[in-house]
Amino acid sequence: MTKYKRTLVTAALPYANGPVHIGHLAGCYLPADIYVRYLRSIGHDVKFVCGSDEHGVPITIKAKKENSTPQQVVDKYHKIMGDAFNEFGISFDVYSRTSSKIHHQTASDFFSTLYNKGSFTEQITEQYFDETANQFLADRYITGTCPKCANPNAYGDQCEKCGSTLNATDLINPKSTLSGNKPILKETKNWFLPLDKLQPKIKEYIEQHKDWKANVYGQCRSWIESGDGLQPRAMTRDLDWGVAVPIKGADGKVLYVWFDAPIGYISATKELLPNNWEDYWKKDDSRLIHFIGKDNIVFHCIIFPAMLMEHGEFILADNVPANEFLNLEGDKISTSRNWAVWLHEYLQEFKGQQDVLRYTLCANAPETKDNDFTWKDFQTKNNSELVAIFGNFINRTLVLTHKFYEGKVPIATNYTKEDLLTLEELASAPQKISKAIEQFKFREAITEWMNVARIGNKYLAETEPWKLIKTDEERVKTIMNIALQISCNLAILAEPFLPFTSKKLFGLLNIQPLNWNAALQTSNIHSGHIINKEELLFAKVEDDSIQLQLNKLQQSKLDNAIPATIKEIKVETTFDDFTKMDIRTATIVAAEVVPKTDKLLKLTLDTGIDTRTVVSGIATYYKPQDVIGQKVCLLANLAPRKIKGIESQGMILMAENADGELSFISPTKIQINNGSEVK
Ligand code: B3M
Ligand code: ZN
Repeated sequence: MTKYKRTLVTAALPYANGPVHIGHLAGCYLPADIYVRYLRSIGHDVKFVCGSDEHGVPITIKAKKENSTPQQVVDKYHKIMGDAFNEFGISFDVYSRTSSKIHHQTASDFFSTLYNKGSFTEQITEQYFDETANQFLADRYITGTCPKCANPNAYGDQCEKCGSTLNATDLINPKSTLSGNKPILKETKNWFLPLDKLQPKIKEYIEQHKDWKANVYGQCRSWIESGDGLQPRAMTRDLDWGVAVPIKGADGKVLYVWFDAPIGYISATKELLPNNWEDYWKKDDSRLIHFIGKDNIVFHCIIFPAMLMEHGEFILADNVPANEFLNLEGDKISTSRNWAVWLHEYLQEFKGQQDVLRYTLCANAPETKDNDFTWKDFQTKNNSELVAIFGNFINRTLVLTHKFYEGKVPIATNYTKEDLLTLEELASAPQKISKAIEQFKFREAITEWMNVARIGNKYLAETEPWKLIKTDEERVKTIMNIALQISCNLAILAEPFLPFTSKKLFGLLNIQPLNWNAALQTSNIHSGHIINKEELLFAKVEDDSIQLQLNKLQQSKLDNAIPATIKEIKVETTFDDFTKMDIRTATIVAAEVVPKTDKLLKLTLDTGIDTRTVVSGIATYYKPQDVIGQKVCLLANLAPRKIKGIESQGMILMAENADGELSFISPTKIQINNGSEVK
């Protein structure tokens, strides 16, 4: 850290095509926020930039789905995401967007610079084209089987399963996501970044960063080392939504979304600091850190650095602390299956409880491997840790201070060995937490923070001031003073993780928020100072509210379940019961739609014994004229029922498929006369 004067922290620009869920938070935004809050607290010059990624096929696909325009889609989700981040305490210095003028200008200029330097190769290649939709199929407009890992749902530019970047023409069995058709190949001109030629420089860059997280460094290495190494990559697309390609002869083409999106970090910094944004991007004593999810590694570690190298004026990322994925209740989070915990819904349903989710997501962050979020664990983390350890310690301390001293901080006099040991442990906590945060080990960091509350609880349990007050008032003063110092340092050290709680606790202690270095001291609260009345920092999460969330997920499962094609066999019946049913063959001799209905047919049947009327709900599948002459099986002794005023005398047996379509069951040999028994 000392080498650097300032740090720019970026968090991946989320696509403005849907709201934020816990997977996004755990993967990128929460760790980034903790890191930035920590740097602010130690007094480091840091800026935190983000914004909505508003271009690319994800947006146009969503517009089609919602029957609106791409602009309407991005306007809607930009607001929803920005508001939710803000309410959750993600403390961006700027939350920008890539449809802004400043971004279009910045991205366009960046492309022109590379173009003028001759960085691109211009190539006419055959690209997939959907004849029905009359459109080229780039990126997510096309899916197929990944040639590297055989994932059948790889996109035209990337396989999310194995993380490889792909060209659409690499896909096996390509299919248009617009029409479902097999696309044809058609020639078009695009501008390519020759990553193959840049490979040695990129390799050198990666090799300088063996300090990166193992999952990040490992992925980068494997691309570079793999078979044919890096391949040239088109930086333009035949699409109509995005930043226009700023050169002649490129009408109807836009920049590839992964070319323009990372430039969004630069535009956002410009928006924040119109006069000195360059300090953060162009000075060697500035440090650039990208927080992302693992599916974005290749773009941030290879393609964007390659663009920056070609440009020449910018610094490259010093670190890219990517997280793995967070699953939900054992299943992959999925927007389309609504298998997610949506941030805006959480904020509605757990009002004022941002820090419970922040705590759970951080304590369980998928830092080195995919991890699972469960509501049960959320409840346990709240009830057994936030309430039972931290909350309990603070509450006991505040309650006793009021009980013994009417809220006035007592003076500490003679420290025992035990006191000194506790104070020593307390003073060593900030360094432990700092070290973990600086290494992007946020789980470890938050555990160390909770350990401070554990130290406090242990200290109170061992000294038992509530008993001692009867025999040694002097000693209790020192004990309570120490407990208050622990509380204060907990408030300081909580800030990066649990900013709402930290603020509240400073409020209860009735002091202004202190910064990180103050926690190296163990005498931040002075004797004689009056603290406020206690208030609970965390309430128990009851079973009901967890059940409600589980029910919601269950509903998503039901809504998205593939209908079972075969139903289970019903409970056993007896032969006697079966023989009670008189099933006969019959022929439909007349049919008409029951007036004012669209599902019912009134049928006249020749049963061989009589002619009777049956009302049957088959009109969706059969027209009256089509059923005349149809041989059927009839449950003939069913008690007559009035249906729409018509007496129905029996029921025709039908077979039903998984889609609810009905088919007659009928004897196949013509010598079976009407009135024959079916047994
Ligand atoms: N929008 C991908 C994503 O949301 C992409 C990140 C851009 S970062 C420059 O996963
Ligand atoms: Zn793959």
